[in-house]
Amino acid sequence: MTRTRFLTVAGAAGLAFVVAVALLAGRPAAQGQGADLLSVARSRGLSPDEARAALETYVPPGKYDEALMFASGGQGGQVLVFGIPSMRLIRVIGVFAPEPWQGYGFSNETKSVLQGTAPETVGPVTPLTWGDTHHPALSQTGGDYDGQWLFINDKANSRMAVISLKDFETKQIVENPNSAIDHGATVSPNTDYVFESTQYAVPFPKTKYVPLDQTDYNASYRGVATFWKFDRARGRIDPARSFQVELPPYWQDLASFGKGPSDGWVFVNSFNTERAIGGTLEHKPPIEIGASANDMDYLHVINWKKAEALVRAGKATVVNGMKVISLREAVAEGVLYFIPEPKSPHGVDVAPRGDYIVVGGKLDPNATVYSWSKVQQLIAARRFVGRDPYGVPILPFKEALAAQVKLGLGPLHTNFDDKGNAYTSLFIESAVAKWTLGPPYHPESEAWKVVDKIPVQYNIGHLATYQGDTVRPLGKYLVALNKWSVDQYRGIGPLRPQNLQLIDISGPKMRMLYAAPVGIAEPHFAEIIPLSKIKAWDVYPVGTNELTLKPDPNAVQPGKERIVRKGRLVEVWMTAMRSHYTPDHIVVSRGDRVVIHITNIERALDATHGFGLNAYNINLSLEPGKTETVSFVADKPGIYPFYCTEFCSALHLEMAGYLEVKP
Ligand code: RUQ
Ligand code: CUA
Repeated sequence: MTRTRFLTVAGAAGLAFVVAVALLAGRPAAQGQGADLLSVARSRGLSPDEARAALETYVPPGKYDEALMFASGGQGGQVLVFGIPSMRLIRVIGVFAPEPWQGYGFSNETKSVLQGTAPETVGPVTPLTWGDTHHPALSQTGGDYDGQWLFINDKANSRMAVISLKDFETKQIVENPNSAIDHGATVSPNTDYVFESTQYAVPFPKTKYVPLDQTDYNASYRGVATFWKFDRARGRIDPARSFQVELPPYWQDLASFGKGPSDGWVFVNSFNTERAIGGTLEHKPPIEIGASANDMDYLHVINWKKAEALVRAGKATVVNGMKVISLREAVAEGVLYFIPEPKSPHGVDVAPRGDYIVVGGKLDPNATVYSWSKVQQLIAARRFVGRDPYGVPILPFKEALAAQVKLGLGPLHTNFDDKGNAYTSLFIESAVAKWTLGPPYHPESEAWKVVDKIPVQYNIGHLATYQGDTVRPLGKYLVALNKWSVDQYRGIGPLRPQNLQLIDISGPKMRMLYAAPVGIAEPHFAEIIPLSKIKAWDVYPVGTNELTLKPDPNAVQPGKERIVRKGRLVEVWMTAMRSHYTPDHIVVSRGDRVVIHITNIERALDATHGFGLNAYNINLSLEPGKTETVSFVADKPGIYPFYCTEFCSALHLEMAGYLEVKP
């Protein structure tokens, strides 16, 4: 059989089937293409299932992955972009740490973002060189990803970043003035707000010193729910139109916005409602024990539309420049309610239609599912079983429940598919459980049942299904973001990579397809979007400023390059194209302030040039069309070569120049 005929007859899936069947039957290799595949699979020691998975995930050179997964890069402070289903790492986006390949944190533009001095950035941002990225959130329209923006938090310093998906670069970082460590970044269904919750409570305001003892902690430490206003037209968070709701000093955690019937509300988990503050040397229990004493913590149910209206009505107080609805006001005005939730939970996830709220109990084997219509009725009827020490009304647990589904050990986080199923990661059990939602997703008789489970390697944190936290989940794939890889990779020393596993969820049984080790940082959370929704630029229009994405006033046309001296300021307007800089010889005197504006005037796809300057800690990445500025004081006399750090052409090594600093 010829190759063409075989493919026409069988198709790719059929091909896998033939291989699988032949392997299972142990028949001798037949003639032709199928036989070749069979012997390849055999020689590589692949089982029929493995051979099939290989065919299902392989993306040949020159073909595209069908979706992109945006994952946080944890301690690396960046965002990682993977292709689905190949699981290839396609792009890294520098966010909270300098990233030399992208020149991120070296040009004046990116330095101003990273250091928080950009005009659109709220300041002052502490000059930090790392961040702990946790929760990427794609912008949404009508509860569905729109492919325009990406937000990500820095847990370590309560910062939020804005990334444009036109060029996949970070445009803004804002620092939370009233929170130290955060968690739970997420966006509202139309991206009006980017939400951030405090994790570890600190004195409120945080600029005040209050001793860490139990009485002071209870009285003066607080969490905040932060609603960063996103201005789509400007593509920036607007701190002046952002606001916060003061919360008790429980440790708030992950959060999800309501949608559909629950639009206007946000749900936030908490743990350590015990208010443990540690202190083992004084014979108090360590935080770990103290914070896990209670069987129940509180799901925070926050009416953000009402809070927004209160802010408009002038009911907020300004604390460290941020409008804050006080805890007292929030209680009095019906902005904040609690529902008991078991036990030190992590993920809170709203079902696609906005009707159920799923909480992963972490120390409880159940997924706890609340019914939004019941919660609404309880709030309307003011059916409270009591109040917490801060006066927050508590709704009755049992009456708010839709179901509790026993999943296994350590349920953390839930995503959904297009068939009314939920998928929950089980950290302790190292597995993913698939289970059915209730009506209208499934009839009562089939509701709330575990229908499948698949082991993962090992200790899964979060998971992501295809558009799995939107109003329109697409099913098909699930990625398990595993924390431990243990025995999966060899010969690499004690620091083991994180292990992302791709699972096919299109059929009744989940099937393991592929594993991708991530050896640069720890992905915590991810979102998967079809590639067709991303409308990124291939090249910048010539002379584009990377922050504004508009013409840069310092862009220069070929032939108009120049060096201008004004007193101790030497300003250079330079172009870069294969394979030269114009000018390539710059003479300054010791102590001069040097400002170089470089425009890459290339139009060809991927014709990126670098600009690495010896001894001055400078490297830029100039993608085609981009204009960047770098400035420094030439404080070291001598001869300093600069060169193109991106292998761009046959004469790439010739793409160089000299900075001459006269003594
Ligand atoms: S978190 S797993 Cu932000 Cu769950 Cu890390
Ligand atoms: Cu330009 Cu190498």
